Amino acid sequence: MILTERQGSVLVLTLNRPERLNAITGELLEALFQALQAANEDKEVRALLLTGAGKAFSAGQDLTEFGEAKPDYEAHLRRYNRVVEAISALEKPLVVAVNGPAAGAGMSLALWGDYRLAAVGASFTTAFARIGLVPDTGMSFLLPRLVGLAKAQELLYLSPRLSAEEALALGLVHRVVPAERLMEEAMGKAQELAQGPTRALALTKKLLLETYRLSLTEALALEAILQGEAGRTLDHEEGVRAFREKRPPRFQGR
Ligand code: LHQ
Repeated sequence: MILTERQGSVLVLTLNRPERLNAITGELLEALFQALQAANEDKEVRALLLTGAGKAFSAGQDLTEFGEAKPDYEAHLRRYNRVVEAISALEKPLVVAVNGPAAGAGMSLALWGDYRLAAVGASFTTAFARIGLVPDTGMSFLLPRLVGLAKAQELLYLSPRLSAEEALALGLVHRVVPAERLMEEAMGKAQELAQGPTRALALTKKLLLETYRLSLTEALALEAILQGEAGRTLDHEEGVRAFREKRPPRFQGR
């Protein structure tokens, strides 16, 4: 369900149900959760890259998973939420390479990347309202923050299918590249991030997510606490030393 492959200090995770457009099942969510947990604990891994096998990134929830049964979606969403919590707690950067359609919870997963690339020909649709559902997998949290409330309203109420270029213009992705160069470009960015000051990047991610629910006074206090922590890392020492010596820093992620 999830392929894992290490390339240096980058761990590549591939959603692997290509015959179903990588539609998401409970089993896939469990495998993704386990892979994320293991990656977070593995000191050798300093960045992750998430993509999809075959022609899609992910079509979201596998709408055939439950057959005729009427499932308890609230209970099922706990499996999704565990994955979102694991991604938001991931202390290393996550690059997402959107190789084809990303729909529903598949689009949500893509948006959780810290750096997002899409191939020319990839597409995005929230899809939820089209089947009478509300946004999930953190979409209601993330989408208005990424694109603003007005665009989020349009994307969630009407579920248009956005091209990679439209997604770029909206800020849903950071870069669009030709399909044949997607993995090379995504890996390049993941390697670059893997050589970064891992602790500082993790703490920056925490600030970016936390400050939304904080007052200015609280946000300033959190910045000070986390700057204190970043200031105690070896990577900060190295960064300042490299600056003084007029050379690129060699961060170790500590
Ligand atoms: C699929 C799917 C799919 C199964 C295409 N499942 N087979 C969370 C928890 C609880 C409840 C429910 O929801 C959630 C979160 C969610 O994610 S809800 C949203 C679920 N996803 C969707 O509604 C997306 C449905 N799919 C699409 O809109 C399109 O298929 C996309 C945009 C993904 C791709 O379009 P195309 O490239 O044109 O492919 P296609 O539509 O022709 O699909 C190809 C095949 O894949 C087709 O099967 P078939 O046997 O006819 O070849 C589809 O039925 C199947 N498929 N999505 N989610």
